[in-house]
Amino acid sequence: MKLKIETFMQEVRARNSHEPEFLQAVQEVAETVIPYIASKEIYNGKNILLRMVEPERAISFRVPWINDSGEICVNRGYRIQMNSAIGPYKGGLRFHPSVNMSILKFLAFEQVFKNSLTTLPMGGGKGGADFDPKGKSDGEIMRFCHSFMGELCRHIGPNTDVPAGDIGVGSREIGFLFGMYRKIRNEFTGVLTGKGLSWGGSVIRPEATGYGTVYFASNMLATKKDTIKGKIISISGSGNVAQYAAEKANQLGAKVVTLSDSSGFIYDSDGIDSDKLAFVMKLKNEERGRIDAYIKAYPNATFHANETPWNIPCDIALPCATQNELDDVAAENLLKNGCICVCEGANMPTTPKAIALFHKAEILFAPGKASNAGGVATSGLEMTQNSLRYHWSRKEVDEKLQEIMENIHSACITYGTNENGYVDYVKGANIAGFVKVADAMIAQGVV
Ligand code: NDP
Ligand code: 2IT
Repeated sequence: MKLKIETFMQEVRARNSHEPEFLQAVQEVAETVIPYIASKEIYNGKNILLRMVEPERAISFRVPWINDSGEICVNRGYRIQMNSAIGPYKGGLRFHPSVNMSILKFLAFEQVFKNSLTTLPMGGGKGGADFDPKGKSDGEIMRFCHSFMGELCRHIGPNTDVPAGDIGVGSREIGFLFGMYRKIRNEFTGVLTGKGLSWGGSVIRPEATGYGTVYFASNMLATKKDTIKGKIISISGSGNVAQYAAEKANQLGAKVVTLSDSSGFIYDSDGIDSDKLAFVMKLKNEERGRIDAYIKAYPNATFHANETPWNIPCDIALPCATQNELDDVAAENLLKNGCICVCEGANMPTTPKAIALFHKAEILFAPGKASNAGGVATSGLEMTQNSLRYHWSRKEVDEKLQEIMENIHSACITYGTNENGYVDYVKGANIAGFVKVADAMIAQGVV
């Protein structure tokens, strides 16, 4: 089996040698899915995984725009249309200076499995630009988004490819992007998700990724007859996912003690309660400030520059910032301090070595493609509401979100339970996500 996996990876490496994040995501899937493929006659000789690692289409384009000083700037925009076997391409847009083909291909690849897990009819894609929104005025953001959509609009559509937010793309950016699509294409349609409530958005979409991550952690704890209530939770990031993970954790009676951004983390041993979280939301979403402002408002808390929060004792860790933010040293610290559950809100935040340590210690560990799927699932619900030209209530959407997270959790148990009863959620999510897409690809032939 090792040889089969290595032979496969050699071919993938040869083709994508300068894409470390993409190779990391593929390796994890190969290790868990190739043994499964080998055990099923129907996949024999179909080269399904090799077809799945090749994007159906990868678009790269020039994004010229004019800054407030009147200078002409140029960024590179992308859309990776990875797999549309089970539905239109679906996945977020990331605006961050680190964006490149490798990062977007890893995200698009994971999105295929994640979207399949939601049980909704969505293929996988991802896009974005190496644009840095930090320090830009609203006018600059608008001009950039308009220029970006000026090209992207020819490649997307409500039945073709439906982008949404990710790092650096929130409700403000989705608004500017939607405005330009509507103008150029002369149609009002569900081409983006995460829209405002008065123009086609769904309730709970802003909350959905963070809420869904905490619902997933609750499902995991339930397998140990345990709950979130009273737990100490360490969260990284302070953006969309982190904020609503903290909100739901508070609602369920846990105590959140950390948040972070790329400058460092804050530790508040008294807990970041709803009032303090409202301060963080205003700081991050309106003032677009840095997380160290927290300790000026709440002097009992401490700020730790250029550090991640994983050396702070906690019961549950929710990495909600970015890829590879939790390494083996961090994992050892978490385990040493008695952490019992790590549930990824971000995409691929835990390094392979750190995952191996969590698996060895047999603690609860959920990969993002399962635990953060609530965001895209609710995007799927937004698409349904747009098609129906109707909208559901908060209660209806929240109930559907909880049901979807529960179903994803059950699928992980079905495909991921080891002989000794330990649930390998990585294996479970990869195989369960693979099966639906692979079966659709086989039914549709070699296309
Ligand atoms: P936001 O842009 O709202 O927030 C991102 C947060 O992560 C910020 O606090 C940011 O700090 C921090 N961060 C970003 N890059 C780095 C870095 N290189 N090092 C340290 N900190 C960093 O993004 P989201 O909350 O939407 O996304 C967070 C994660 O969740 C990403 O991995 C994303 O792919 C994933 N995700 C998002 C979904 C969504 O619906 N939005 C759905 C599923 C997954 P700073 O401001 O200093 O950069
Ligand atoms: O990584 C993700 O799942 C997202 N950024 C959300 C994608 C979406 O289409 O809602």
